[in-house]
Amino acid sequence: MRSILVTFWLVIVTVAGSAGQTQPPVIVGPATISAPYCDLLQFNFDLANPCTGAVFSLVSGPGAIDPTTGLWSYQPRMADVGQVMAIEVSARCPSGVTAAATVQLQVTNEPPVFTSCPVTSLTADAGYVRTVVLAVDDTCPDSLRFRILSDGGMDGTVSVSGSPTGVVRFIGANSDFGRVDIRVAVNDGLVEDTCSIRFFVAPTACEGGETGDIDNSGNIDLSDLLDLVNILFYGQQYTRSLVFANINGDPTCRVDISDLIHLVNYLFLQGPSPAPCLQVCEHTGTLMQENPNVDRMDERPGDVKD
Ligand SMILES: [Ca+2]
Ligand SMILES: [Ca+2]
Ligand SMILES: [Ca+2]
Repeated sequence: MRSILVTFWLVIVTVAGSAGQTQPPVIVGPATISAPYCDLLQFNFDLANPCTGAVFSLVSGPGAIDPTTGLWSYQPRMADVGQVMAIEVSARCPSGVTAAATVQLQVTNEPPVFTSCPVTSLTADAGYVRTVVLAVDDTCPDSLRFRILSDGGMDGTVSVSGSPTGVVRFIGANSDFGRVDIRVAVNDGLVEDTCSIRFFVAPTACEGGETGDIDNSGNIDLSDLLDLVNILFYGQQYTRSLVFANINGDPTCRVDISDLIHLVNYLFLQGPSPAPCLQVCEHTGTLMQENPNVDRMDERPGDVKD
C-alpha cells in the first residue's frame, strides 16, 4: 500500500474572548491534494502558533484524525474518483482558542494502458492454438477485465482471459486463410484501453494433399509405395508433413511399417483406403526409419509448434 504524507500549517483563528493569543494567523500548505485512489492519504496537521494540549477533531469529510498528533488518514475508494470532496479540521487550545482549516481532495484513477500493443505479425496455422500475452500498466492494482471487441469475422475461435495480464487464445480455421484482425479491450472498472492483434492464418497440411500420396503426385499408386519403402528402409529423406504418411491413421502419429502394410493392402488386396488426414499429426508425428546401413531404429520427432 502506498501512502502520501503531507504536512501543512493550520490557521489559528482567534475567537472572541480568547485573550492571550497575540500572533497573527499564518497558512502554510496546499489547499488541494490530488492522488490516485489506491494511495493511503495522510495529512499531518500542525499549529503555526502552538499551544500545549491542543485537541484536533474532524468537523466534516472522510477519514479520521488523531486528536493528539493531528495526523489525518483516509484510504480512498474507486467510487471517490471524480467526486468533489473536502475535509474540515479544527483544533482547540485549553484556553478556548480554536482554529479551523479546509482541504479539497481530488481522487484520481490511473487508466489501464496496453504496453505490448499492437501486435502485427503473428502467423497461426489453422487448427492450432496461438496464445498472445498482453501486458497492461495500471498504477493502481485494479482487477482488470479483458474482452474481445472484434474477432474480425473469423470462422475459428478467439478468447481472452486473465488478470493483470491478458492471454489471447486464437484458433484459426482453414477458411480464415489470410489476415485476421482482432481487437481486445481492457477495463479497470472506469476506463478502457484497446489493443489490435493481426494474425496471418496459414492452411494446415491437410488442406494440401491426401493421406497416402507420399510423393504429392495427386494420386495414390505404386510410386507412393516405393517411396515409403525407401523412406522407411533405405534412409530416403521425407520432406512433406507426416500427416500424409500416417496411412493407418493411428492417433500417436507414428509413421512406420504398419503404414506400409496398410498401403500394400489398399493397393493390391482391396484393403481399406488410407485413413483421413489427422491434422494433429502435422506437428506431432514421428517417423520410425529402419535403416539397414546403420542397423538401428531412427526416430525423427515432428515439428512442434504452439
Ligand atoms: Ca486504474
Ligand atoms: Ca502419389
Ligand atoms: Ca501410422
